[in-house]
Amino acid sequence: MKEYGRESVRNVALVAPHGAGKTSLAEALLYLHGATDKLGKVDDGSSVLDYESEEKHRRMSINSHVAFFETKTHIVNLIDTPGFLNFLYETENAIRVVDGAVIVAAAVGGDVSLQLRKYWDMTGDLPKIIFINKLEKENTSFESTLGSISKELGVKLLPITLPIGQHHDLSGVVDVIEMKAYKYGGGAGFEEIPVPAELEEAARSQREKVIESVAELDDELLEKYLEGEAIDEGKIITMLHEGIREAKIFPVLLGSATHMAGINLLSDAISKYLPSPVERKSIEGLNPAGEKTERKPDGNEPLTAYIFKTISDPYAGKISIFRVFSGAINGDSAVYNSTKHAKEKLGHLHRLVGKKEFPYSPASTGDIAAVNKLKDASTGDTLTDEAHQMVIEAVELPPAVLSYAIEPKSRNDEDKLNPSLARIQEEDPTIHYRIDEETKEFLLSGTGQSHVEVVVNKLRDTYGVNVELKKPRVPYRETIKGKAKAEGKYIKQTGGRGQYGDAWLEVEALPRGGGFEFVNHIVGGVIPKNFIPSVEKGVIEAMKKGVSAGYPVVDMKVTLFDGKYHPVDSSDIAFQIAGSMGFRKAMEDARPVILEPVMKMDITIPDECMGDVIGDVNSRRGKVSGVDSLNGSHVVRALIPMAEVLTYAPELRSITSGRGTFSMDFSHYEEVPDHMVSKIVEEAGVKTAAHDH
Ligand SMILES: Nc1nc2c(ncn2[C@@H]2O[C@H](COP(=O)(O)OP(=O)(O)O)[C@@H](O)[C@H]2O)c(=O)[nH]1
Ligand SMILES: [Mg+2]
Repeated sequence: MKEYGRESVRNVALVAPHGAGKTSLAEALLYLHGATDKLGKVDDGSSVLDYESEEKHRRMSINSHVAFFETKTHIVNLIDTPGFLNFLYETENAIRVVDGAVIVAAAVGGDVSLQLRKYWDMTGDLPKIIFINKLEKENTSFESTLGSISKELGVKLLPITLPIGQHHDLSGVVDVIEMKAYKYGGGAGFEEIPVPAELEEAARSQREKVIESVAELDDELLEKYLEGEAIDEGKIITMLHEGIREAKIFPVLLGSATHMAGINLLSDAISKYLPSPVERKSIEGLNPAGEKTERKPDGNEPLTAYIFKTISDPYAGKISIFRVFSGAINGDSAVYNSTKHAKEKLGHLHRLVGKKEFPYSPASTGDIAAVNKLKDASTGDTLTDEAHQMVIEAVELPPAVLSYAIEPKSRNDEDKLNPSLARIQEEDPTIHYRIDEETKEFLLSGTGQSHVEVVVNKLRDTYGVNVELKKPRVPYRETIKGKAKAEGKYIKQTGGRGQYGDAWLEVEALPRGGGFEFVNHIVGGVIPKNFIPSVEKGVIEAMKKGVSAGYPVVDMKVTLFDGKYHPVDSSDIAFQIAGSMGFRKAMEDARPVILEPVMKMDITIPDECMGDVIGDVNSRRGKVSGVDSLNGSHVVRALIPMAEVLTYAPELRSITSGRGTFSMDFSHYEEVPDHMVSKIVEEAGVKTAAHDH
């Protein structure tokens, strides 16, 4: 194993929307440097990064995956992230632990939105390189792609390479800083060629622009430049490194991942321009007293490592992947999990290329490595020494916005469901599952429809558990709008000891949220004191299933005002039954109605989708209560019945081409409109009783 100084390490995440070519680009980098022995392809399932069965099947990354490669001078740890809004938690964790990002943009022709904005914003002030990919495709152009990106992001971009030829004639790339050109033949090999004569002028003028941009970063340099003094290449590179590190300059490179064009220049740019782990600022966290503290990226500082990813392998068990921010970790030693307050024993450490393990120890400051079978650790935890505890703030878990009811297909599936979901949750803490007390359904919730589907497929393919997905039931409620009196009379007097209970009840509506109130107005002992609670118990029992569709009854006051008893036959149970009967009769006469839960939704969307989104909210019986602006996007606040938003996530995605997000919380219960009642009653599968409609 070659030893690398810390200044030769690069930790880089590939970030972009799904389909830009991140995984293909990572495969190209790995192949170029001999980390893989053939070029892995997403399209035929041979990618070493998208190795999960679900990823091969869908031809897209669902999880982030790590790999590393070595150049003559550097070691590069790559994190390939999923560019899918349902899986942003993985991307955010990756962004936490790298020192730079490559933003990948698929080449386009004309003025097209590349939907990069969200990903760009997520990377914050992380140093970035932009790679325009797929330039060998027909109908694309370097210039229009460049224009589209800068328009969308509103930042000045600085191309440092130029394409030789276009579309299927894309044969090479010019490096304008070194004024060198490279010709590609589709494989890992490439050839240095002279800068083509017809591109010389363009290359020189672009080189001038680069010099101008770096000169602006430094007064002394600017003066030299304005006086016409030559600035040497070494200086340009150092200054570019500075400008990129401070996120003031965003260089653009180009090529084709699948045709292995421009990959060597991207690799060089990662080494030359992105910062090393020791150039980053100190890592911040909280000490055990809850005070802010920080550690320098230095091997002599106490250990601080952050677990940014967990793999739950059915055979190997739990694999925790971490980044060391300070100090070092030795394999087969012990560390302290500061987040969970637990000692952790480490096994061997290794590095990964996809799922392949390469032994590696120690992991020093700036390294990314993995360890198997930690006891308590999960994604987001900080590992330290016990004597020097510190917790790095974990990435916030996204809210679960979509729930499905799942039904195991067989008894065997049912038995395996809980333990298998627990394993899946270990690597994906953004799923939630529980049994709904009211509907008795097993609910699986996630960040969106694809997320839930992915989990269901993983249950099947990895754990052999077959389940069916169903829309969850809406927890309707029932109440009344009027007031009514009724008698509940339960008499059985046929031989032996009989039963006798007779109770007169009055029901009336309470305001929404008023719950249940029981009032005893019995005077003169027409019902003995000890049977009053029996009547109340009977009412409470009857309220579990309303008269309209069998949903729980709420917001009701019940007054017991008259009755009769029998000295021998009256009993607790007889008065419970009388209470239940009286309640049901009275409720039927008091204009019963069904209530539905209404959700409070904050829908964040780009400006141009506003009309469509508001129209859609209205068509869902929703009410818009306000619109706020929030750095470039809008937040539509609305109240929408839950029944209309059970599958809102995929629908919003299609209206906004993936750019809209939302959060939703329960707000209140509201009467369902007349035309919906019969459908709800039918779905509930109960015999229709009389009601108000
Ligand atoms: N023509 C062409 N297709 C590419 C290129 N890079 C990736 N692709 C294709 O684009 C699709 C998405 O690629 P992938 O690497 O999975 O993108 P990711 O979602 O960003 O990881 C796949 O079908 C790739 O074969 C490229 O440079 N040229
Ligand atoms: Mg991918």
